[in-house]
Amino acid sequence: MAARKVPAELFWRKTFLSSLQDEKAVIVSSAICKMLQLTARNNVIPIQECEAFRCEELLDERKTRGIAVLHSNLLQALRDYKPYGDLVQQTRVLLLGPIGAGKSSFVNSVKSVFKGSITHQILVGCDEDGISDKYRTYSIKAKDDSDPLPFILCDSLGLGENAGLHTDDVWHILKGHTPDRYQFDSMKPITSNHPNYTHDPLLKDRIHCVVFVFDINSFEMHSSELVAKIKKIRRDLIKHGILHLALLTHVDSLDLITKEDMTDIYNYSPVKSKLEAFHGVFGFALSDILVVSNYVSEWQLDPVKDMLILSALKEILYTANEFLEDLPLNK
Ligand SMILES: Nc1nc2c(ncn2[C@@H]2O[C@H](COP(=O)(O)OP(=O)(O)OP(=O)(O)O)[C@@H](O)[C@H]2O)c(=O)[nH]1
Ligand SMILES: [Mg+2]
Repeated sequence: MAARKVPAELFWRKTFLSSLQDEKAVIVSSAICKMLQLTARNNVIPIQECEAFRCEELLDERKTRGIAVLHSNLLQALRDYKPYGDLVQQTRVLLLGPIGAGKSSFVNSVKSVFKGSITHQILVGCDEDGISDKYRTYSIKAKDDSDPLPFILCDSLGLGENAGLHTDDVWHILKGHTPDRYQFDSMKPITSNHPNYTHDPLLKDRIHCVVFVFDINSFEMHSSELVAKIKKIRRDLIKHGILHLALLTHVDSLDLITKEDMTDIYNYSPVKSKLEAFHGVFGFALSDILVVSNYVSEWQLDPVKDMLILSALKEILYTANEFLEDLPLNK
């Protein structure tokens, strides 16, 4: 059989790639064989006869239009969002999670979507400049708007088993005692002697929703100590009635994921399995687990990524409103 050029995309999506070391063959379904006029014996093609191509992914027109409509509806819903009952002007969302999970990248991503162009304002990454060591609160403006959006994203030092954010610091942040730009010390939490300590925080200074950020590809590899630490924080949040969600980043790095899969991410079976595994480890209800792909190395916005980021943000802000709605009136 002559070697044929077959777009790899067809194989990824419609065939089972054999990884048998000794045979090195690709097993192709009969339908694909027929469509591409392949003369494969028993649907098996030796690997030497295949050529792999990386195809530019294009969504069909109907899908592209649907995404554009959803995108503009989401943007509008978020612009119109108001914290419940005018109790506060801006909802405060705290991002917590292991070191390198993508917390700061999520802030950059939200900023990028509202700015209409990519921003890498906050340093991210694994070297010492990219590891967040200060408490930072980010108020974001939409392109062409003079007022900030009605939410503030609060970025923190990552959680580690023996290092990272001190558990007591979590409580100071939640209650609104920690000032913007506070330099964390893993060994000792902030005290009321700190010159910028907020002694009498108001409802507006408190955290109204906590988001636990994890890398979808690595949450199963965390040490049992770190898992126990995070579960303890979560149990305490539940005890104090503080609402929280989980946000899984790096979904773009899942094996063989395509843009098409990202358009219906919660029904994409590898993601569904990850959500179930995450639920098994940390106990979050499946409906409380959100998925995004952050802007990390792109130079242009992508409507599919935007849609995931905006949908996640909408869920987060609506959850914060449930918290505000449930506050006893005398507090
Ligand atoms: N592919 C991909 N990479 C991501 C994503 N989110 C974050 N990253 C990368 O993961 C690394 C860590 O991201 P950060 O945003 O710095 O993570 P962080 O949680 O703020 O980390 P700390 O501040 O150290 O706790 C960086 O190299 C990012 O570029 C994502 O959704 N997809
Ligand atoms: Mg960070």
